Amino acid sequence: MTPHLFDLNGKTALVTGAAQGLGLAMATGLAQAGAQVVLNDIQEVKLCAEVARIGAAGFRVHACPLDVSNSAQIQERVPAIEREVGPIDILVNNAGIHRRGPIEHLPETAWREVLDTNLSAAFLMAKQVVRGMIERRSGKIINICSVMSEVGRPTVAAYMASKGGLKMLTKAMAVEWAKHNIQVNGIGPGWMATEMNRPLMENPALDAWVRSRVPAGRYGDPADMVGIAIYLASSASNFVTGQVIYLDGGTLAAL
Ligand code: GCO
Repeated sequence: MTPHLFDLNGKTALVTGAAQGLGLAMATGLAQAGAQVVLNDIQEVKLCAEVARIGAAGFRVHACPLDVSNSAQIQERVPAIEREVGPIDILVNNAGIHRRGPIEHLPETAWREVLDTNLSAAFLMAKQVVRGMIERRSGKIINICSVMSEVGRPTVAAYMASKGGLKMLTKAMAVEWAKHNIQVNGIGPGWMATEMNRPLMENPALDAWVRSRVPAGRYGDPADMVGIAIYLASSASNFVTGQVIYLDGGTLAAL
């Protein structure tokens, strides 16, 4: 029987920032679609608890704790996990942080932390796994961008710059690696109901502004990420590369 277009059986995925929120939802969804999934996070205790929970449900999952902004840890631990579970076929660069504040008061450390985690980590992780993908002439890389790859609001400059850069890095990877049958795409979430956005959800004025700015009138749920993640991880998207697909309830379509 020909495999289903969205079937990930036989594939191994690595999802960064997978101990909670969007990363955990995507990792769980990829596992449910048949993939063996390696979950990464810097929060080791939380990561191992979630891996145990998903594993107990019968899915093939492994924990790979590491700081994705640390090249030495990547160069040591990613080859180690590949030796343990097999080559990474699908990489989801999801790890992301936020440091809000007016540009003129934003500490340099905060700026560098955001750029290191949200942008440089995607470069470092992709560079690590793409060698094997090139050898196998097959691979999927999914970078989690943001509506803030396109538009923004005051006090989120570091995040906007990191996500704008990630959009262009996605296109750069796509055009360089297409000849190796490696597809690189982005998902651009809008305002999602996650820990990152708790400060907005708990601020009545900001919460009302977000809900007025999103035509769907709601925050996205992490579960909303699963379908597009499976699509971009599967053979159904083999001729799609260099795209960023926005999952935003209509935000970017509206003034
Ligand atoms: C904010 C939000 C945004 C996020 C949003 C869209 O402070 O407005 O945290 O920066 O990027 O969830 O991705």
